[in-house]
Amino acid sequence: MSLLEQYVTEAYDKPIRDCSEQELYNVLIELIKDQSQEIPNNQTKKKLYYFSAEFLIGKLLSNNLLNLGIYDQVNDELIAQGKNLMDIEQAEFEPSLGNGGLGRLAACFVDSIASLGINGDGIGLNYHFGLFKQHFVDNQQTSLPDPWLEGKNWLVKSRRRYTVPFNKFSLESTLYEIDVIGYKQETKNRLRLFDLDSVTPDIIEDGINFDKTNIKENLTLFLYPDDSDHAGELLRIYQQYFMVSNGAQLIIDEAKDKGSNLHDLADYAVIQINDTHPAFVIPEMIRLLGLEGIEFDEAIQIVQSMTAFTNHTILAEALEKWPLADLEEVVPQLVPIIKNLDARMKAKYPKRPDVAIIDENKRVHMANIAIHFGYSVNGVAALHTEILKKSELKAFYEIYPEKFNNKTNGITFRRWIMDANKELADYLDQLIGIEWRESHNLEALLEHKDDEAVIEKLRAIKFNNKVRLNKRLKAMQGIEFKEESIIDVQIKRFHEYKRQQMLALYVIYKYLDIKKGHIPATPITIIFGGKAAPAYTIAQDVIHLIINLSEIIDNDADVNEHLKVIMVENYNVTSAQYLIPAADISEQISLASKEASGTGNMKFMLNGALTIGTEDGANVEIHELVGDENIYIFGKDSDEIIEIYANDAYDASVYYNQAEIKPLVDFIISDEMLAVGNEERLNRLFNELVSKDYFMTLIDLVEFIETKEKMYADYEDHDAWTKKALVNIAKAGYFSSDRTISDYNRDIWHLETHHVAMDQ
Ligand code: GL4
Repeated sequence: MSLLEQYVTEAYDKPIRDCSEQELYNVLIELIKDQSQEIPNNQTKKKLYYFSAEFLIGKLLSNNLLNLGIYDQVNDELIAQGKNLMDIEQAEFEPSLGNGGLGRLAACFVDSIASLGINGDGIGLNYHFGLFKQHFVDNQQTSLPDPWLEGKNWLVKSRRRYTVPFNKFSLESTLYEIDVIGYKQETKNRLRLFDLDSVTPDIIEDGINFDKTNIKENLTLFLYPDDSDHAGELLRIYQQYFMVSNGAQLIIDEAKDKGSNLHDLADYAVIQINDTHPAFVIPEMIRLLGLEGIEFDEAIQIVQSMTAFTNHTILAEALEKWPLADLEEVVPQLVPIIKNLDARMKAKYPKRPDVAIIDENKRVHMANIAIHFGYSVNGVAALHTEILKKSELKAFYEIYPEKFNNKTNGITFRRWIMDANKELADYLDQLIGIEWRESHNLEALLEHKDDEAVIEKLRAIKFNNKVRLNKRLKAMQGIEFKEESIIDVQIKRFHEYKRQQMLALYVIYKYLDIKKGHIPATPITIIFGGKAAPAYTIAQDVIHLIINLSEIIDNDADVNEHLKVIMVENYNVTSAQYLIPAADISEQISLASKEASGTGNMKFMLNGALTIGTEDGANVEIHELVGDENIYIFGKDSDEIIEIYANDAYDASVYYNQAEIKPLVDFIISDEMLAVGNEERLNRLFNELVSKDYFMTLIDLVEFIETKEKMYADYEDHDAWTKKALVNIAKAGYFSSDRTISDYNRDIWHLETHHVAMDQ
């Protein structure tokens, strides 16, 4: 009897073929948990603690089977019994413990850290409800809670408990852990998520609203509750402190267990702060070391030598500044420490208010704590790091040039090709051998560039992935597209700087053009996916516009044979795994300078989609790797945009009044649109675009339309197109998160690895 049969027999006393998908899921999760229990934790002396408010891990069933090295064996056995893993994985609830790129990056990183044999755990919170579920009603986004814990899940309760002191009460934590099994590794790491036993869904009022003041019952209830009011702001401070205090106590305990006297704590632990959310770990660790009898000056020095910070955005809204009064209300014990750190910096840099920790409005700048009192500051793509040095963090770069470094983001190849695109992965094995599965070097593929059979096979795989996507969309939303169509995809959070509204204006252009009788040679399917923050009205207006467009086009017999627009509902990691392998075109069209890196761009490239993009974030590096002929770059570059902002020189109305642009924008408030849409939303969006348009949608629109037309025309030469796709796949190795993590380790963490570093 196979292991799987033993588990199935014990649980349900029937053969595999008679089990439901749900039953097989229940069995497999237990089997995997038991297998991973057998793998010892990584025990090397020094350990990384990756602090992050978000870990957007996605489903883990396939990923864990793959990393355990038993995926094929289990799948073959299931197939022989008329079952398959893809169907079984439907039973898993996706843990959506993150918003988007930042949280997904943390998930790729823990996978790579484990797969490189580095001792490193993720530290975060166990939100009972992940990111809200998006549901469309009347062509508009509504938000529902996502109760991911209702399914059988991967959490294992630990015996560790800590007490976290707040102003008016203390809270005792419970720690849940998820094993992070590296790819074919002998040791494992853990994702450690702190929680509270007293948290309860009973305080949810309706939808995703709840009593924000009842901290004992709500602290870990939701991922990132809305902080647009004061109670929400306080709750985020409660969450952040709860996360870092637990994490810091854990670090001290584990170091002591290994023999640390705490004076040497930096020999046992290194902390990476993922954006500003965990930056309170610095004053908290100083406080805890004080309680352990270490002098203040020495405590600062210890913490500084073991803490590094990653910045993920130049958008001011994301660089947190908490009112000192809030900290006095929530965590008064941190206030004297933060004031002391602030006083030291003011004494040292008396003429530099721009590097102060506490500003003249008595706000505490989280990034400034992390930069002064950490030893490394990194951006997440080459261009982003340069912008930090030149503008956003210029003052700090002048003081601490040695702290600044770049770590271009990456993606885990285990999930984003081996799991998401098995057919391509298996074909690569045949073509270039299996070494790429560890090295992630795919350059050998270039030798096959002129081989027609290879080009044909790559096209066939792309087609199969379109069929797979179509089935899923049909099952989820009752939508079908033409499988022979060109698939053009923009999936990411909705934000004005990402400019989904620019692609929507292109859709209008194409719709009107087809109405004029210009029929595309190949049908076009344009797919959007993403959520808008519930408090971000304009972003929701853009979603509304897109759903209206898809309705108008579907109902227009002149157009619907040639153009289809789809707005995917509740876009998440799982749907990305279907969408990306099916895409021909990857839309990376942010206003230059605003997208710190992007990581979806890398996933598309790896799966053979061609990028249309601005010179922004990691697009710049993709461009350098693949060369001009294998990418479609358009629009103003970041220097130009930064200059325009500096001179306040963008006037939306000037662009709006151009003959090519005006009819497209006017269509937003046309009778046709108002017949299907909500007048208030459409008017608001129209007014925004013609009068303000802070993220300069219209500045690149004409060039965008030209570039898209060129791209669709190029697609008609299928061989030439697929050759470009091949080059993209072949050059994607640089964007493996194993490379990124090797870089972090080489330059920042200096930990032992059990894995031979890649030579790329
Ligand atoms: C982000 C950036 O916007 C995104 O470009 C980047 O890829 C990601 C990971 O570094 O971090 N910053 C924030 S905030 N959210 C993101 O997704």
